[in-house]
Amino acid sequence: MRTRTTLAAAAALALGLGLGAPAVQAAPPAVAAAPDIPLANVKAHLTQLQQIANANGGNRAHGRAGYKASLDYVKGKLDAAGFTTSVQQFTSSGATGYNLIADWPGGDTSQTVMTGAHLDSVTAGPGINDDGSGTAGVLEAALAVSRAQLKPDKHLRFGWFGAEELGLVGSKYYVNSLSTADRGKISAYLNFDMIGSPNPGYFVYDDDPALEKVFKDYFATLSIPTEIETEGDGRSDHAPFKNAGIRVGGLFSGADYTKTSAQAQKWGGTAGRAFDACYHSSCDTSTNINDTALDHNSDAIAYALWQLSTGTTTPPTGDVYENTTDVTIPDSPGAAVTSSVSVTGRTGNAPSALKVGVDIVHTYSGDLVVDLIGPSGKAYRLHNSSSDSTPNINTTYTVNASTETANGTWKLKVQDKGPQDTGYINSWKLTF
Ligand code: DTR
Ligand code: CA
Ligand code: ZN
Ligand code: ZN
Repeated sequence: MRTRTTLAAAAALALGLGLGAPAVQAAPPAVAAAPDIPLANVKAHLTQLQQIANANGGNRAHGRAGYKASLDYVKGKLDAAGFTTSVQQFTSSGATGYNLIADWPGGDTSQTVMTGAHLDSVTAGPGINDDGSGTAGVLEAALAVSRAQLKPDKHLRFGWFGAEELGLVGSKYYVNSLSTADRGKISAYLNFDMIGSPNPGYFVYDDDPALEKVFKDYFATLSIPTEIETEGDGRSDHAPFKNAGIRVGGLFSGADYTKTSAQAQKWGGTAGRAFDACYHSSCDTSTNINDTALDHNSDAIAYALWQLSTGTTTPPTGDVYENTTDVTIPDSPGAAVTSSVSVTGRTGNAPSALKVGVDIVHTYSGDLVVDLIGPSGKAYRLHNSSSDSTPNINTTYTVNASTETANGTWKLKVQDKGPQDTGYINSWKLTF
């Protein structure tokens, strides 16, 4: 679109190119360093799970002896380490299923950080990567909390769910069993389903920007690039938590999708081959694991626990929910971009006068179409494209969002409809 040479445009362009002074960020609270999770310990759990499958018909599937034996193994380790454990029963496909829940005593239970994996395999095999890897990584991170005698600000809970392979049955049962108030006390759920794939990728769930950032920051310390997990939302036990308005995050090393050449370039492994060629097969045994991926992902679980168990996650003063991450807006005819905020811990619906503060740096505001997307997916138009040549959009809109649940993921969606002129989302916020 028209490029103006005014001072304001030049300043906006400079900012748009990130030449402006970076936002001053408050220093994060000092956090004790998470311990290294010994790979040998994680592998020892996998050996036990393999032996359990060997002794019980070759699998650890829902309704089979191998599943309950797996639960008894994990529970025994946790009981010995000082966790308060409970076993939740449910019925699925005519068989009794079990969830194992373990609480680490202490911490503010109104701000519970929960970490989980699914304990069941498919009937075809022992499920050592799917999801013995997540089971063992979460177990060893929990045992590291005990070894450290961690005194977290927030309460730590761990879960191993049954019948995930039948359709997230155990985790749905768990979330549904919680009162609305108890759901509101879970400030984050971290899910680990397949974290040791033999031809691994490093995928991070992008459902919640803050939780995504925790994991991306960790892998940045290892100089390992990550990608967002895109195999399809809702394909593991984080889905029932997200559907209940709980912030979710997690890691994934890949399943039956094929690794591309570009991915092999940055992660190693074999292009043109599945991340896990034994997915849901009898060959998903203890040899079906990449030790490096299992080690890094297990260490990432501990890093996230130590990071998230400190400080508070109650909504900022004035019930403001903000995302200050810059998001570049591709020039027309580029696709729309979005920036998300996750609202949790509230009750009921959003207000009829929800305040939406928008700060977009752009050289030609008339290029832009801006929408608020509520948790239901409904779009609320905030700004239409026009011939308005004024740069930037920095204003607060009032939206009647009373048909939306307050909790959930809210998005700001921006699209540039006019060629030339560029910019970025600088920040945006909701005030309830
Ligand atoms: N559904 C999981 C495997 C799986 C496939 N895509 C994703 C994405 C994120 C986590 C897990 C998965 C299973 O078979 O258990
Ligand atoms: Ca390690
Ligand atoms: Zn599976
Ligand atoms: Zn799985």
